[in-house]
Order: sequence, then structure tokens, then C-alpha cells
Amino acid sequence: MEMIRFKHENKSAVILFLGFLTCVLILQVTPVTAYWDGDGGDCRDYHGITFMDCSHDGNPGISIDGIANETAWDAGMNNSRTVPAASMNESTYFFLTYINLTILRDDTWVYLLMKWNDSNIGHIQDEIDICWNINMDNFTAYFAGGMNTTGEEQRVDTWGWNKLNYDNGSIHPGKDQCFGTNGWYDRADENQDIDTGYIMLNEGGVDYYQVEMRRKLITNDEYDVQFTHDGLYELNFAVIDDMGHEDHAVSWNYAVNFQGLPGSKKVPGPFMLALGVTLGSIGIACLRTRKGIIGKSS
Ligand SMILES: [Ca+2]
Ligand SMILES: [Ca+2]
Ligand SMILES: [Ca+2]
Ligand SMILES: [Ca+2]
Repeated sequence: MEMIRFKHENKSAVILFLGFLTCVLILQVTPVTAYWDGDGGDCRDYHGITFMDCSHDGNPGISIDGIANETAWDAGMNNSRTVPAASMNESTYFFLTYINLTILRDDTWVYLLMKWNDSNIGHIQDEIDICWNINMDNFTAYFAGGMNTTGEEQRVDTWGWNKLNYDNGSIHPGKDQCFGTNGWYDRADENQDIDTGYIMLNEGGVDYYQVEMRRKLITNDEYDVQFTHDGLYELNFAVIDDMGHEDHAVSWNYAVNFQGLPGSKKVPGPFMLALGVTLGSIGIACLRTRKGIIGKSS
């Protein structure tokens, strides 16, 4: 009898040990925790910035309906990123999601394709937001004092999609907003420049939202980021699941490289500059020589 009990206890201990070992292994291979690491401070201290490219297609023919069946998206997906977003450290709210992100543009619009897992799809509070830095010095996803910038006249543009009461497949205007030194500006003061369309998906038993979004490269709205110059544009993401909670999932910072923008002035590179100076010098030297020859012959 003692022997049977010993065997039973031994078996339980082995199962417990294997369970513990499995947990340790899962924690080791999981790249992102459900909460931010560290002390809940600025995520830039932990992750830095992830860079990505923006593909160009002169005629992408994208219909903003949430369905990514346009061939332009296939090419743009070469530059896709998987953006992890998690709740804040010590949050009482638990949510971890991965946004599959593709960004492309033509000569008028910038297009975003975003697909992310949601814990309870179809909830009216489900939402995704993108913060684009306009001119903030210390742009971050962590705003300790609420959604406001620290510098005078520094602004962040935000583009949002809400589920609200819109049916699956709905095409509707997004939320185009901006915040600055004193928090949110009145949304009514700015033009609403975002178009969105969405569908719900279920793949392998996991529920996803998929949103197509577009905005003109240049809106001339003081509350919007303007894609006028080639270079890097910083952004980050927030995903709200069900409750519209303050502790929504947040990504770290990304920067998108826009090149060949229609409004961008072409600055000559160092090689072209050196070539120009050399050719100019040769031209001047030739003129002087010619003048000398003419002077001598006359
Ligand atoms: Ca589409
Ligand atoms: Ca949800
Ligand atoms: Ca805006
Ligand atoms: Ca606007």
C-alpha cells in the first residue's frame, strides 16, 4: 500500500516538474510579455525604434473596404512588419496583440493595411489608433502626463478606426485627431481626412480585425502630419480591446522611410555636388584660357 502511494506521489511530482519546465520554456521563447517590461517607463529605453520602408505603386487601385485582394498589397508586403502591442506594466488589464502592418503609397495617398488579433471581436469599443509625430522632440508611446506633448507648439497627429456600431464590411470615416502641449485639440477644429474599411476574419480559430486605411499625403491641415519631404516619419500604435480602457495595448516606436515623395525637393547627393563643382571649375578654366588666347591674338 505504501509502495503504491509512493509511486502515485512520485508520478504527481514528475508531472508538476514537467509542467514547471514547460512554463519556463514558454517564457523563454515568448518574445513579448503581456505587459511592458521594466518600471512602466518610456518604452524607448527598452526597444528603441524599428525602421520600415513604404512601397510606392503609381496606380495601386486600392478599394478601402478591408479586403486586401489588391495585387499592390502583395508587393507592399515585402516591407511588412509584425508590430507587437501590449498593456502597460502593472496594468490590471491584460491584452497582447500583434498587428500585421503594411504601408504603401501612390503620388496622392498613403495606404495602411492592418490586421490584429482581438480577444472578443465585434465589441463596439474595439479600436486601433496610430500616432504620427508631427514635430515632437521626444516622441514616445509613453505619455506619463496623459496624451500631451512637453514642448511648446509640439504636436502629434492621430488616425483611428473604431468598431462602434458599424457592420462587418463597413466603409466609414476614421477618427482624425491631434494632441499638443495642452492635450487633445477639439476634433471639430480639424478636417476629417481618414478613410477606413474593415472586415472580421477567423483564421485557425483566432479572431482578427483587418482594416484598410488611407489619407492624402498632403492635407494642409495644421493638425495633420504632412508627407512633404523624403525621410523618416515616426509612429506608434494603440489597440483597444472591448472596454475602451486606459490600459490599452501599446506598441513601441516605428519609423517609416518615405522616398521620392512628390512634394520633396531633390537635394543633390555628395557625388553630384562634387561633379558639378568639377565641371564648373573646368568651364571657368576653359573660358579664362580662351580669353587669354583671344587677348594674345588681338
Ligand atoms: Ca481593399
Ligand atoms: Ca474585442
Ligand atoms: Ca489629425
Ligand atoms: Ca485632418
